[in-house]
Amino acid sequence: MKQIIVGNWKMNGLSADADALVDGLVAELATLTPRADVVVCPPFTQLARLAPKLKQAGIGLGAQDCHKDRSGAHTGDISAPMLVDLGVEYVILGHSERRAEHHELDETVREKTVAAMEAGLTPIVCVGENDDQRSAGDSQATVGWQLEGSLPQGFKGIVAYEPIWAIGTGQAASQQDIADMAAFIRAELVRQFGDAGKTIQILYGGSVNARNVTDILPVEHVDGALVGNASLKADAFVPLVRAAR
Ligand code: G2H
Repeated sequence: MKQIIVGNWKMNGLSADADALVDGLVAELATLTPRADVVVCPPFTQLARLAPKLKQAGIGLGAQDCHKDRSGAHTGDISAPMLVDLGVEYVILGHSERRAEHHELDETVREKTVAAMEAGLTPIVCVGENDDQRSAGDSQATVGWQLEGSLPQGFKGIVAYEPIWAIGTGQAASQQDIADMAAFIRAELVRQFGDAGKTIQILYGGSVNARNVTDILPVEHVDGALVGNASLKADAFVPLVRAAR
């Protein structure tokens, strides 16, 4: 399976910075052939302005959330069809920052995932345990429940394993921890979806950078990375793409 490197800009990127970052990425990625799939997920405010440039360069465009409904009285929200209307192809759903800050439950994530799939988007559904769950030895149980609760029947999309304790710390999970969890997630996906579960891409996210990426991407069942901090500078992000197969 071709790997995919997804940049999650989170709440970063005014117009001048966003343009400079994408210009840098387009120039550097043009020199890489063959190349892993690359997706960038800027904030909503930059999607329309960046869509043409990214499309021309063969870089995928993703958003960081969508509403479960197609339209209606939901002040401040953005629907999946609105994203498609802008040329968006992917959407990150259930990121731990949204689960924590916006009280999103597995059920919310599942409804949003259905909406994304119906609109023709590829959902990137995030799961991962927190520090307490890890210390209690409940990492796999937690992720198992999240997968069961967040992925709808007939799921077509990507799963990102992001241990909360590794996010934004500069310290990724160990190769062994990632290998164990990726194998567990693969088994769960096959249990939930049968043969289709074998081809669902599994990403690792949590402090991926140029130093640790070469330990992470070769791990069995890891089909790419979801990258936060290191996606905000072209010279930090491109080495991750270079390391992918
Ligand atoms: C995890 C990741 C991107 P970072 O949230 O989704 O961010 O690479 O900064 O840990």
